[in-house]
Amino acid sequence: MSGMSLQGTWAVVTGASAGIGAATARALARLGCNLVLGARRVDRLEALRPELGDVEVRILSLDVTSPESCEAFAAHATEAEILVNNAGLARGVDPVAQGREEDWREMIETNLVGLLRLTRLLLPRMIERRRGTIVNVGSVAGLEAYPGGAVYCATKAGVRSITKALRHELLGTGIRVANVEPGAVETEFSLVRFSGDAERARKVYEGFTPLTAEDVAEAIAFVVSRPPHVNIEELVLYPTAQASTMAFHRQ
Ligand code: NJP
Repeated sequence: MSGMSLQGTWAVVTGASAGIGAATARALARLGCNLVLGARRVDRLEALRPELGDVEVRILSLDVTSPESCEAFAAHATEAEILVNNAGLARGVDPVAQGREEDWREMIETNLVGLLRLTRLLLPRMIERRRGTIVNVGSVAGLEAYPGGAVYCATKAGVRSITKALRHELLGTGIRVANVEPGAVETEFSLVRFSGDAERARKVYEGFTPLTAEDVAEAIAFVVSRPPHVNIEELVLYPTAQASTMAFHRQ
C-alpha cells in the first residue's frame, strides 16, 4: 500500500486482544509502527507479540471503563502519534422495554466514556506536537438503528458525533480524526454480545461472507497512512452481501 511512511511512529491500539484490534496491531506493525497495545486479557496480547515482527511493542493491561487503568496505560504511551480507539462491545439484543441497565451501562462506559477518556489522556501531547491521528472504530449501527440495538446503536452514533466535534475542535492543529464504520465483521463480537453462546453467535454470520477483522484493519491502515493533508473523516465498509444494518443476502 503506498502512502506516508509510518516507520518508527508510535501507535496505540485499544482492545488489541481480539478481532479488529489484533488485526490492526498486525497491520500497523507491517507499516513499521511501534505499538502500545491494551486490553483486559493481557495473555492474549502476549500471544500476539510473535506476529508483530521487529517493531517495538509495549503490552499493558487496560480496562477503558476504569479511569485509573487508563491513566496507568497512557503513562506508557506518551509518544503516541496514532490512537486507534477500538475497544468496544455490544451486550444483548433486548428491546428497550426489556433492557437491562447493567448492559446499557457497560456499552456506554466502554464505547463512549472509555473512548473519550483515552482520547483526553493522549490528545494534549498530540496538540503540543501538532501531529497525530485518532481513528475511532464506529459502526454502521451508528448510521442506522435496528431493533434490539438501541443502546449499542446510540453509542456508535455518539462515536460519530464525537468524531465530528473533534474535527471542529482540532481544526488548525494538524491532527486528523477518523471514524471507520464497518458492517458485519466475523470476530468475537457476537460471542460477547450473546454472553458466550457460540451457536447463536455463529448464526449471525450464516449464509453470507462477512468482513474479516483484516478487512477493517486494512481500512484503518489506509486512513492513517494518507499524507498529512488528507483526513478521511468517515469510512463505511460493508460486506457485499449486506446493504444496511438489517438487509442481508443469505444463501
Ligand atoms: O470484537 P471482539 P471486534 N477495556 O470482541 C476489547 C466494533 N464493531 O473486534 O478487554 C479494554 O473480537 C476486548 O479486549 P478484552 C465494535 O463495536 C464490530 O469486532 O481482552 N478493552 C477485545 O480486544 C468494537 O468497537 C463489528 O476483552 C476492551 C476487543 O475490545 C470494535 O469494532 C461491527 C474492553 C473486542 O474484540 C472491535 O470489535 C461494527 C474494556 N473495558 C463495529 N471491553 C462486528 N464485529 O461486526 C472490550 O460495525 N474490550
